[in-house]
Amino acid sequence: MKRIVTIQDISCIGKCSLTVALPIISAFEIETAVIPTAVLSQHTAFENFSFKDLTDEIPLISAEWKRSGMKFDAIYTGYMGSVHQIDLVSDLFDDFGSDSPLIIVDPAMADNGRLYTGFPDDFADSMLNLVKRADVIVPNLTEAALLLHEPYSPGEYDNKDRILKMLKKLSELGCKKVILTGISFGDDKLGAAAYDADKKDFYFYFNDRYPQNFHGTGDVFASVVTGCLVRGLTLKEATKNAVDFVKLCIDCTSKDPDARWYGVNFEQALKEIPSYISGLS
Ligand code: PXL
Repeated sequence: MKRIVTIQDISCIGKCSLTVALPIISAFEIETAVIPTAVLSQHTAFENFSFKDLTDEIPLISAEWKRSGMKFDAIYTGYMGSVHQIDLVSDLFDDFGSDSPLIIVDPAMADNGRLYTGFPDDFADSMLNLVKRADVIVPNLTEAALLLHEPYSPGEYDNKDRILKMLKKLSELGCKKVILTGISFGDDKLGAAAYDADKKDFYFYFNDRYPQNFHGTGDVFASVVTGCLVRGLTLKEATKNAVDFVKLCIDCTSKDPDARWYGVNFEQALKEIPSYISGLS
C-alpha cells in the first residue's frame, strides 16, 4: 500500500483540512500519515475560534520519523498555521526527499479576494517557498493572484486566454503541474483548469454550477487530486475526478435539509472513490 503524509490543521468542527483529507485519501486505499499544523476549535470562517499552534511539534515528529526510517510516496501540504512553519515544512521536504516523493502543495490561504483571518499581508511570499518546490499545486484564483503578485481581478477570469496565461505564469514559479480551481467562463458551469509545463498541455473540465459558494471544497478537491495522483492516475484524470467529486458533494449537500453551512457532505460521496481506482493494482 502507498503511504503519504499530509501536513495541515485540524479544525475540530468545520469539515476542512485533515478531517476531510484523512477519510478521502484513505478511501483511495492509501495510508495517510498526518502532521497537524494547528488545532482550531472551528475553522477561521467562524466568527470565533480557539487556535493552538503546533509549529514546535513539526521538527520533533520529523526527527522521530527520520530516525525510524519512515518513507513516503507523497507529501501533501495544506493550511499552515504560521510563517515559521512553512520553513520547517520546507526542511521536511529535504528530510524525506531522498525517494523523490510527489510533492503536492495546496496554498490554502485565501478565497474570494481575501486572505484567511489571521494571516499577515505577505503570507503568500512565504507560501511561495513551498509552491516553488512542489510537483503539483492546486490554488484557487485568489491564491494564484497572490502568488503572482497580481491584483485579484474576478472580472477578467471568464476569459480563457487570461487563464492560460495565469497557468503558464504559475508554472514559471517552479512547479511544473498546476491545477487552478474555481474556473468559470461566464456561463453556468464551474470547474478547473490544469497545465503540465513539460508537455505544454492544457486541460479544462466543468460541471453545472450552483449559485451558492460552499466551504471546504478546496480541501476536498486537493485531497481527491492527491489520491488520484498517488494511485497513478494522470493529471487530467485527477482534475476530472476532483471536479466530479466536489460536484457530487455539493449535490448531496443541497439535497440535505439539515446540511451544515460550514462544509459539504463529502461523507455521502466517499462511495464514489472506489470507481476512480477500480482496475488499478
Ligand atoms: O478550507 C481551508 C481552511 C483550512 N483550515 C482552516 C481554515 C480554512 C479556511 O477558512 O480556516 C483553519
